[in-house]
Amino acid sequence: MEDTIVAISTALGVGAISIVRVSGKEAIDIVNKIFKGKDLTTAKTHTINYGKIIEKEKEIDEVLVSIMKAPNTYTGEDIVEINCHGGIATTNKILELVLENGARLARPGEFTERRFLNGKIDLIQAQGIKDLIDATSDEKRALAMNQLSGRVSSMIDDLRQEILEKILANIEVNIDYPEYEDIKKLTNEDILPNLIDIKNKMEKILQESKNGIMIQQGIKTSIVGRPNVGKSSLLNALLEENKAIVTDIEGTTRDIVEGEILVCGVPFHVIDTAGIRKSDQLVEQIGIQKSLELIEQSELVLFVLNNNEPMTEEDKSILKKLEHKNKIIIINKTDLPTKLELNGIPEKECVWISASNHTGIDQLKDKMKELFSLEKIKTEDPTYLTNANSISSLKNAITSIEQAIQGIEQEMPIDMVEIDIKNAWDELGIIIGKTYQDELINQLFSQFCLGK
Ligand SMILES: Nc1nc2c(ncn2[C@@H]2O[C@H](COP(=O)(O)OP(=O)(O)OP(=O)(O)O)[C@@H](O)[C@H]2O)c(=O)[nH]1
Ligand SMILES: [Mg+2]
Repeated sequence: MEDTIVAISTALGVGAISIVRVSGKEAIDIVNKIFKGKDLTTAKTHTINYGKIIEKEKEIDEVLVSIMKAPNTYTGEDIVEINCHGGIATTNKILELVLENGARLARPGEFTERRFLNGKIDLIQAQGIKDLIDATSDEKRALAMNQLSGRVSSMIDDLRQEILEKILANIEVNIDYPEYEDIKKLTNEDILPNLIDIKNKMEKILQESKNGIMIQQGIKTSIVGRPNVGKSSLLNALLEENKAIVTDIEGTTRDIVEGEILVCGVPFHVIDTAGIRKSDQLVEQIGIQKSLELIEQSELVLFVLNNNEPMTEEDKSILKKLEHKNKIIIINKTDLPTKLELNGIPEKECVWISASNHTGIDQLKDKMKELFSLEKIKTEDPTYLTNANSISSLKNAITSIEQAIQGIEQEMPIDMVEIDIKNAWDELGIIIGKTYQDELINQLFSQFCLGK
């Protein structure tokens, strides 16, 4: 981390101001070389300084330069931020001048990576920063803030601490001073109940983290059914806008139209598909093929039937494809006379709506809530893990603890059991970045935007 890095930290485009951010040992010296105003090398820390950016003698822009000296800065290094006039040409010119004077272009996420490497945040907090920038709902923002604040990290850190104090320390004493206590008594009376307790706590976090993933990633939902039953009308009713084309011609939808709705803070990515029927029309066939593939990938299928028509063989064959899927059966066009018979479909799987009149949509949302137990999701103060890597580490930790429990039950030597427990401790360390894994770290930071 010897070199000084620079990037444009604001979105590149026309705006009132842009910020060019420089971080590293040379940050102040480099900017001072292209700054006309007071001598920045003597400026106090955390001050804003007015002046001009110059190229040789030519004035490029009128700017405010913030000087922030290490260690109380975002990266933990000296940081200079040049607030210049927004506009692509000016901002790029200033970036160029900083580069010419000795800085290197930062990689995406490199400022935050330095913050992590300088010990100012752990990995969960870094993830929180990224999630906060990407948040598109208030729930996602709350989730990210709790990661950023360190609350999620403390939850994991507390578990590690418990493993260390209540279990590993006990075992070490026993290995070092075997005459100290009866090993069997120690394992059965002290270690085993603690292991079980920790395993339960980890399982609870894992369970709840599924909610975190749901808030973060949403639920893939597709609307399927025969042509003309009102699938596109349903999408429009859910989104409260006329996004998909609706006509009374069968086979209207050929391409995929999608939108997102929030139910209890959980985004459902809803996709409208081409009506499924036997067709010899090529474009429609392709659409139908896509619909069938989408069913496979969906976590929820909204299967639409027409209340005004008897059930057809095609309806039955689609229903058969959905046998093992999470689904809601939607009986549409309830404003028209009923000609549909349920033929043994349980009523509790059904919702009656009229997509064109927007009736029954709330009941449908209630069903979605029920199906995914969304009422239970805490959006007030959510301390969930939201990242697939973290969750997989947590699962590994649980497996290791389970192996340790088995080991004790089978009266294995305690130092063998200890290996599993240390593994669990390490896996929890990976989640917060205390056990280093370069690959994981590179993967996380490369997802950041430039200049953060
Ligand atoms: N009466 C009544 N008509 C409806 C209702 N919902 C949709 N329709 C009508 O049914 C016809 C087909 O609607 P779409 O939403 O295009 O049906 P679709 O299932 O998307 O059809 P494809 O894209 O061809 O597969 C249109 O004329 C709609 O106005 C409803 O609740 N009541
Ligand atoms: Mg359609």
